[in-house]
Amino acid sequence: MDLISALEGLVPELEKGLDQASSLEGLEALRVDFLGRKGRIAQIMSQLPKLEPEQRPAVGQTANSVKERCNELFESRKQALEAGREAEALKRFDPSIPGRAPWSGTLHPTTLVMEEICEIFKGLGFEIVSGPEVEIDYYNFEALNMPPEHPARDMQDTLYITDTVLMRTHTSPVQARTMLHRKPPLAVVAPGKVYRRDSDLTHTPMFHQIEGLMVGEGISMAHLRGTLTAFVRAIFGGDTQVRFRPSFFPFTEPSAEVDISCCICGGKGHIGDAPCRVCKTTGWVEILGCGMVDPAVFEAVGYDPEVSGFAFGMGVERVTMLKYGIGDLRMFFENDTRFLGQFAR
Ligand code: 2NL
Repeated sequence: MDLISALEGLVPELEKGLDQASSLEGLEALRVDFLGRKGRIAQIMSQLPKLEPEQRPAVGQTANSVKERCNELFESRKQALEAGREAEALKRFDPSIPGRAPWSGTLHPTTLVMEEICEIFKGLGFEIVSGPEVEIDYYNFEALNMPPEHPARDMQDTLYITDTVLMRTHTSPVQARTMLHRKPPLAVVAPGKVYRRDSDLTHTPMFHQIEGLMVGEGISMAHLRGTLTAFVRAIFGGDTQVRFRPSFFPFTEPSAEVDISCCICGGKGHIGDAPCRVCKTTGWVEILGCGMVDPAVFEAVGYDPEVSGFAFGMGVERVTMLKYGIGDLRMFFENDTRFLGQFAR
């Protein structure tokens, strides 16, 4: 039998088969039957050794062009079938079915509380200021009454970048910078990230702080007390009791720590018969530190030492834990959306 005409005869046969193929699966079966390793072309070619050597090249060339033609025919039929399948799918698509609502994230509880605190102080006449998280020694310590050998520097476990460049350990350098380029009167709050060389169950190397500063003529402890009492009642509720305890900070004198009546047990120390875990039955929890700005700080920033002012600082994670009764600091850093999603407004 003539191998060349056998090969050429496959083309019209394939065309007939393709006309009948109605699915991509059927098409693939047909392709294997013609072009597969044991397919019709391969079978014809298996007879090649029976030919005289001089006849073989012509048969080989025919086989190649037939294969090429077959592939073209398959490809165009495949495209036609695929187009048909898409049209079919579009017919089944029902545009009247309500869409799936896009999933949207929520702000982190720390961010929400930080914003809430800022809004309260804005309402009390404070401006929001910010500054760099990578600071120089001067603004973080020196200008705040903590010279190089000051023991208060031991209170901070500082993350140093070089001898004089560090990660800010509090947001106070923002107020120091503000005082250096602005004259009193001023009232500012500085929210932001701060860093300490500290990491355990109750400490993270990065956390958030908000500090405030008011400077002007005749600013007194009464203004401090009034401002912070108003703040605490705005964030924890109007019934919240406040007490000021004497304390110490290097940059304020006198200094105080502020306790509020426990917002979890209402200051009773117990919830029913159960001891309150948040205030450890004392009925009070510490919320912030504050004081009258030390004249040495005013001197360092070039202010008339006769001006007066008050300052305060608080940890935002701590305020958030107290406000929502969150018992574990690690919740803030695990990024479990089941936890984070509960605070969305
Ligand atoms: C706390 C206590 C405090 C300040 C921060 C401050 C800043 C300047 C001058 C004077 Cl520029 N004081 N800040 C004062 C008292 C307390 O923070 O417990 N923070 C978490």
